[in-house]
Amino acid sequence: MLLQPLMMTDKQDDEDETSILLKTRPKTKRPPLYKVLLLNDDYTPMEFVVHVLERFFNMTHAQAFEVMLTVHKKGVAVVGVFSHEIAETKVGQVMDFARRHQHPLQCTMEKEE
Ligand code: TYC
Repeated sequence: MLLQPLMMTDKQDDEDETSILLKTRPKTKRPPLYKVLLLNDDYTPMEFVVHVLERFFNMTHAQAFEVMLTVHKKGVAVVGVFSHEIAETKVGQVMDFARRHQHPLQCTMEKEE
């Protein structure tokens, strides 16, 4: 006789909570993404740029060659879009690799709109 109303009370509480959870919009936003840009220059060999794109951006030789030509002709191209941490790592890897090979190749990142 005493158990029945207690169980009903519990069930009602559960239903209230459920309805609140369903109605409340989560405030958590997706973290921003960052474009990694490769810049043209007059001195870095084309084959070196192709190698960089294959090595650090997992492109096939054909994809890498196409993107390299885009940078060569237009001055700049987006070579990937990543989280802040991954973008920073990619930029660092490219800049370090270019510096070690004494090429002036420049790579930067930019927050996506
Ligand atoms: N412009 C360079 C050349 O003619 C090739 C090049 C392409 C350099 C892309 C940088 O990001 C670059 N050798």
